[in-house]
Amino acid sequence: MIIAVSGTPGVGKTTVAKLLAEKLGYKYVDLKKFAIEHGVGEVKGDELEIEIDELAYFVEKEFKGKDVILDGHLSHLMPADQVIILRLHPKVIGERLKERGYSREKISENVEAELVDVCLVEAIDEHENVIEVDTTGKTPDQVVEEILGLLNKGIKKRVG
Ligand code: DAT
Repeated sequence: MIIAVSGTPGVGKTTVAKLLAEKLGYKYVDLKKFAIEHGVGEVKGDELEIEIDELAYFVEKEFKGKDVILDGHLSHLMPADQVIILRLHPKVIGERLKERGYSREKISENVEAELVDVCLVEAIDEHENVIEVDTTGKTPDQVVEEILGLLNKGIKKRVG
């Protein structure tokens, strides 16, 4: 199945998605890289503007029925069977993005997005299978264990 790992930049998507892919034996996909490789998206200044529908088309075409983990802050808008939204205290997001060298404007934009649950709201709007995991104060290993536990429960629930 296609599992999307999404959340505000800096939340820990790449770290968790790679670890999760390793544990599940799924293929790890960097969605931004995938978009560039398929010619979806236009570079505007220092931003990459992505055409969501076009990207969703390529994701479906390439990965439907396969076991993949999609890593990216737009992955919750893709045709996924399961969406995982990572959360983190906005203050920590701000600190991580500062370390990454983001501009003040970009940092406050993303801190605000985390504060008002942008990714979660969009994900719930699009999908039924959405899991929200708070990563605050947890190691990547702890986060992945929590996700695996929740995925198992979901699978059992559907079967039973
Ligand atoms: P994203 O892909 O959401 O932008 P990332 O995986 O690149 O985030 O992580 C951002 C930074 O935070 C990176 O330096 C690794 C670190 N990090 C990720 N998950 C963490 C965790 N659970 N605990 C501590 N640091 C973490």
